[in-house]
Amino acid sequence: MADLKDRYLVTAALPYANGRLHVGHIAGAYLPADTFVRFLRLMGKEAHFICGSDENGAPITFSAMKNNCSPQEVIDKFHNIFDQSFKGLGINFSIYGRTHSDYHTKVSQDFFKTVHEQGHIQKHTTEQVYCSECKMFLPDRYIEGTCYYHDCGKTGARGDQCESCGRTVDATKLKDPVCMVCKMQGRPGTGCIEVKETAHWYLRLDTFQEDLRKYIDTHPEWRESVKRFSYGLLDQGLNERAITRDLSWGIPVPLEDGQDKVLYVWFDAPIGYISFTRQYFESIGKADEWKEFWCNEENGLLHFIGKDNTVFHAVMFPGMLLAHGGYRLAGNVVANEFLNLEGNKISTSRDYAVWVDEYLEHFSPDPLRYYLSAIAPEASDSDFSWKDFQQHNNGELADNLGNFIQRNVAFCNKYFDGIIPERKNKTEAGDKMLQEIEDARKEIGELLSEFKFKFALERMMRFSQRANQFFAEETPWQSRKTDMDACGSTIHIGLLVLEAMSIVMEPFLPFSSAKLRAMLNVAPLKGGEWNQPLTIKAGEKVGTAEVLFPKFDDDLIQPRIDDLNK
Ligand code: B3M
Ligand code: ZN
Repeated sequence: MADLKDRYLVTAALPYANGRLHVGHIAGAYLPADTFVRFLRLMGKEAHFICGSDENGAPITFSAMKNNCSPQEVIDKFHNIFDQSFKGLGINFSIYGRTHSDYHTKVSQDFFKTVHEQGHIQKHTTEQVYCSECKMFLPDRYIEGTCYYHDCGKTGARGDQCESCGRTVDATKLKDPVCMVCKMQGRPGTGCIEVKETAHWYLRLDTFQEDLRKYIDTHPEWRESVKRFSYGLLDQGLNERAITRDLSWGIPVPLEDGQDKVLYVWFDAPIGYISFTRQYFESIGKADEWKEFWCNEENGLLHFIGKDNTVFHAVMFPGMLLAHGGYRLAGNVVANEFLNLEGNKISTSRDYAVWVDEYLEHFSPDPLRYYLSAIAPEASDSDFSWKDFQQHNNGELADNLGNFIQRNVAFCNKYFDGIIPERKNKTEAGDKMLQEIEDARKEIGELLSEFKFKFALERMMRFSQRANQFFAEETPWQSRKTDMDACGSTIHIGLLVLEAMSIVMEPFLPFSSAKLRAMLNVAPLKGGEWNQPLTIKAGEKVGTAEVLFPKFDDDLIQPRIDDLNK
């Protein structure tokens, strides 16, 4: 088992507050993070789970324009949807904060000022594209024009890249530029564009090139994709990066000559991990405790993200922390690949997704938690399909795990009045099953401690399969007629398996774990039980059996598929 520390702070990428949460987000960062935090607590470790809404930046203002409302209304709407969606899936953070808040603004501005005082931020004046109608400098993605590369010349090139020839472009050189913000507001968007000088501040990321390489070098245990990506960036050579923008929505640049400019959203967002940590510990009366995790390498600090955020978590944010000084860097950046949907890319803008809030209108949370862990895009992209989701629920959760739970508890109620029978017959098969309990707890724990969630889940289901096999080979429905001691011994062992199962399944299926423990009449999990002795005792009474995993018929699944193809 990978050495676990005693204390952890786990962060999950801050969802951007201009679109709902879909299964790709959950599979990408949030479910693995929640699964790991639950596992840590069952191992008796201290684990704080930090997240919040990412609410600054240009897209929020354009979302507001498009929907004829204020940016504040946009972020309030999505912050609440996120909060409800996470709670609905049992993804419970220690704090779920907001980056468009006074608290976070202060922490971000202080952070910027310190880095500036350390001399790691440089001011440059450059030429940018300005729209005289919108009275604003235009972010690259809101400028369109004709590509100026002589062998391309295609229209539809954006301010940062030409989609046709794929080359990066300089927005100020685009031919026949059009302002897309004007277009969004029904204006032609031509004739209003000019190139004007503007000053911005740049983080001297290049100064930390070698320190960052050393940082990655000290983490051979990181996932290959994260290491490969990070070394790729370092090999290209890091450049200074603009960390301010000409926007009104965001965190004001705390400098005399910084009026009408805000911090680049990807500069302030990762600082959200720090500001939310501080807010959280202040809220529980331990104002200085945040340093235990952000300034002390003795304790664990982990970032869970989707792979598209790797540059910011494995290079940019560590660079910021080094530039500031006094911080430790994360012990791991656990990045998942992408989840596709029915063989296509998920698209928020094209409303092509399985939205969490919609899912929860039709299904309970655990079948989705199970399916997304079973197909987790840990080493490569994976694909969500509704038929596959149905098969995983019906063929695995219901037929394997649910079946074993049902048989044992129902059998105990029916033939032993619900009283847990003694294990009077010490058979070899029984001893082997008891050994399997210990092996399963150990091996699932090892896999989880190495962030191998998919393999850990598969090992849990093998544990359940072996238990079903044991039950079938012991034939208690026969032995109850001929040898009640043998029958009782089988059920006794089966109930011990179920108590162990209720522990190892909790990180994946927290709602079902709680119900199973109630069925067994054992105490709710409070932490530390992973390696503790089981508590099931002969003579005690179990609760009534309930179907934990009802099967999904086609008439429940087909409308979901139809919704997608609308
Ligand atoms: N909001 C994810 C995104 O928009 C971004 C994560 C921030 S974590 C500091 O792609
Ligand atoms: Zn315009």
